[in-house]
Amino acid sequence: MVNSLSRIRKSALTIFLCLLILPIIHPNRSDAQISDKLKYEKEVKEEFLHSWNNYKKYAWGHDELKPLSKTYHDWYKESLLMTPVDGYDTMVLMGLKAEADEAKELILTKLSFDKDMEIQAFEITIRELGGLLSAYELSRDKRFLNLAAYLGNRLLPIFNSPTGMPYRYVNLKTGATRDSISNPAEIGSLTLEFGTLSRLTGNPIYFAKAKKAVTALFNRRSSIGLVGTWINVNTGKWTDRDSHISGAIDSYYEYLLKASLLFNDQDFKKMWDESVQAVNKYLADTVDGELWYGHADMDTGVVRGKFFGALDAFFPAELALGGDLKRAEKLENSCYKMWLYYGIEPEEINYTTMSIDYPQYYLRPENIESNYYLYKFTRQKEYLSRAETYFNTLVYNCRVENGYASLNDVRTKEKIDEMPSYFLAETLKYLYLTFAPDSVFDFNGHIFNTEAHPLQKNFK
Ligand code: DMJ
Repeated sequence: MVNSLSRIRKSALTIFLCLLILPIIHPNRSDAQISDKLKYEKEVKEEFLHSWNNYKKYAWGHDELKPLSKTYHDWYKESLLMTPVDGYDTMVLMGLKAEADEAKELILTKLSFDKDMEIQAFEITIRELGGLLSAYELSRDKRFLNLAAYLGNRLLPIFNSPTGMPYRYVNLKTGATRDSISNPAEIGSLTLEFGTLSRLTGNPIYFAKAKKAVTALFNRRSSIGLVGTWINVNTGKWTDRDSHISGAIDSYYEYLLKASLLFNDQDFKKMWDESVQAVNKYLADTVDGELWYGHADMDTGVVRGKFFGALDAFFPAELALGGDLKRAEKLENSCYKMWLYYGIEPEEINYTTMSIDYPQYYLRPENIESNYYLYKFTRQKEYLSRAETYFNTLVYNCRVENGYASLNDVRTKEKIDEMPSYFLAETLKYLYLTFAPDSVFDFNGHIFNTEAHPLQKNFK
């Protein structure tokens, strides 16, 4: 009896000790996740270095690396250092001090906007103005802000149209503008950068012009609250009435929401609230229980196409940021399916058949970006493990000896000789931030512009 009692006590003690020790011997899923996070954080940084070092070797001082021919591409007749300006804040966030310092030195000694050169206002705003503003906020080096203000002044002539909506191109020296047929993305995605420039310089003109432009566009929405794809900024008349959330419209919606949050602006909030309601009513489409967003006529809401693509995949991030997590998660599931279907996402599919309309993959970030937002808002491990898949498939399909290459066809994996600057600004940044500890970046204190340049809500 005494023996059996002591046996029971002994085995109880053994079980108790096992319970204490077990978690150490067999780490549970969340411990495993932490070590995976560290591993992936490190690996993403290494892939960033692989891209940057090859840019340095073959494209130094130019806009972008051509990773297959080992040479460079400049957008215009002279370089605007697109890759260093786009990549600088990613280096700072990744703690790559030496690389950030060399990029900074290059930008501050070589970048000039005093050029007799015509540029596309939207692209230069989101990449260069956005990059310089975040560089200033992160480094507090006034020279970045001076460059940004100089560029902002050179861009101002775009707003001199009868409606206040911007022309697409401007000559940086002469101020001559061209292209009056523009689209909501190019018209409406200037407010975060111009508004931040106003905040940081104390000159209200930039924000006033950009806000007037987007308001003029919003006021031309149809009676059911949708916008079309192309509009004449001289006459204010639509020239293409196809409505969707894809390229040419996408970041118009993104900036309505983000401007309301960055500047605590109720006008933008009203515009976002009304717009997202119409988008959810007329463009959202459920197929076999999956949520997608298609194309419709802006006046009638009648469906015009069941297409969705790599650019549309930005929308779960906006839905999440706007507080509609349920819809965001549903749409993110569809985006993830689109990514996996061919091993990596194509530019556009027909979501009813999953057949491909445009087979390219341009190293785009949007799918990965939305996954990052959903991870931040839900903390569900599923999004971490999806981020691992995004990263592994990206490395497997697009890594080449001298950088990363876009794909001409996601089925054959045939490559294109291009590594867009947003690959360093966005794709790798969102992957890195998904795996990095919260302490690396204050998610709630910033708003990302559409090129993933973080702008502080309360910069002091
Ligand atoms: C980037 O320049 C921006 O994210 C823009 O809003 C859309 N296109 C590319 C990335 O795909």
